[in-house]
Amino acid sequence: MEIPADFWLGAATAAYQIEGGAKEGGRGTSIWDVFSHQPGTTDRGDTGDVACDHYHRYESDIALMKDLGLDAYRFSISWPRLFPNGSGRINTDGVDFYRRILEGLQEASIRPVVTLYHWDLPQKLQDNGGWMNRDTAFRFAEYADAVFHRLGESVQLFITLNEPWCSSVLGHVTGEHAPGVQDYSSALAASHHLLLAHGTAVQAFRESGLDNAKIGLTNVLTQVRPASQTADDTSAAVKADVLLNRWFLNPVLRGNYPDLLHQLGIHQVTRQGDTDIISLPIDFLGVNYYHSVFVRNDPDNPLTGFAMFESGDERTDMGWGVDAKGLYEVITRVAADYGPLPIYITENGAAFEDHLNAGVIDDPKRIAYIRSHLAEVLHARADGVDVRGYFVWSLMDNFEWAKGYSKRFGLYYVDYETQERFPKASANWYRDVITTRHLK
Ligand code: IFM
Repeated sequence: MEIPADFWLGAATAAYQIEGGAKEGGRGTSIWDVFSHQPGTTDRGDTGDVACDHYHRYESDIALMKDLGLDAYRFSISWPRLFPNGSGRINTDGVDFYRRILEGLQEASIRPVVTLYHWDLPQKLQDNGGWMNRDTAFRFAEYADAVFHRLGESVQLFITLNEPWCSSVLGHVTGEHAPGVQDYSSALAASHHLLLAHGTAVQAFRESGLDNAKIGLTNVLTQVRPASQTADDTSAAVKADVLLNRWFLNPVLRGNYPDLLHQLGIHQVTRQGDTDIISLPIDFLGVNYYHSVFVRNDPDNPLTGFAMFESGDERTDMGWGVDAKGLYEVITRVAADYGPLPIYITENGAAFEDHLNAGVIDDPKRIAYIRSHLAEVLHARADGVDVRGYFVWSLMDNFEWAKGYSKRFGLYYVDYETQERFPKASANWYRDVITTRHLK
């Protein structure tokens, strides 16, 4: 399968998951610093204090990207590294750190794709209610504006938020992510303020006059299928699709929340004019895809009224089913329902157990996963979906949030004792795909 020359092949990371240097260079504290230091929140008590030490090793990490031949690299900026208190005085050491990364990428001819928010909210803002407080959306716009003005010149794509579904649901319903709140009406408020933050950042971007870059939002999308064709299961699947996908697609791309969100009470936090801001036109949609689910009606589930099951026979180390076809389906569905709209697959990849044997890591399951999913993306493109790039999650093993360092998603294996990086077989395979622009 040939890969078109203008289709970007990249890899992705996020600040808290790789940087470390948590107390260096004037960085402030984020909600993940506080959360991960609370006993019982992460596997083995792991934290991102050191992570992959990318803060000190970014130059050699860019050399790894160059060696892979990446067309583009997606990374996130740590908000508390730029604004230790969330707003107010900007930390110029933080700006300089990201400027050096952007310069390094430019020298390596790798296009920078920058996520503004990948879950590391400054703790000072959390102390005032975090995303549950409407004011946070406007602090985000100030932070975004500072990034556009100080770093925007060499960035190709800006992503406002990564997976607001996770910040809302995992952070405020289940509490398995920072800030660890377990309250469903707080989650509704957080979700709306996150989307408002997205919209105000888009507004700031348009006003910044940057014309070299484009701006969009990244949602994690999960293909949903009914467990049977009964009316109960099909309507449960429609409901699950709203709660997993359309909650964060409709307001941005259609300017209104699905009815179910109104029934749940979203109007209690929305103000007149909000959806106009949230739905300001974006240049592209980022899609993160990992798995799909079957949905069955389940009246015993008091919160949702349905139960979800993984699709496919094979499971990744996260317990997620492998379903490459689901990626084809999800992006063709988004293109049909919300398009025309350029799409980038801003994350896709798999955690599997890796074993380092004399410097060699054989990871055939990861290669098979990436190959099958990338093939479906190219298939969708051939069928007319305007999909323009694919980013493997992740460039290297890193801090997998509540799972700590126990799950490895990387193309590069990280030995956390020595911080040495080793290319897995999947890295060598991906390099070959990029070099030949051919998917075997
Ligand atoms: O590691 C995460 C990433 O931060 C966001 N998307 C999903 C990945 C795997 O869980």
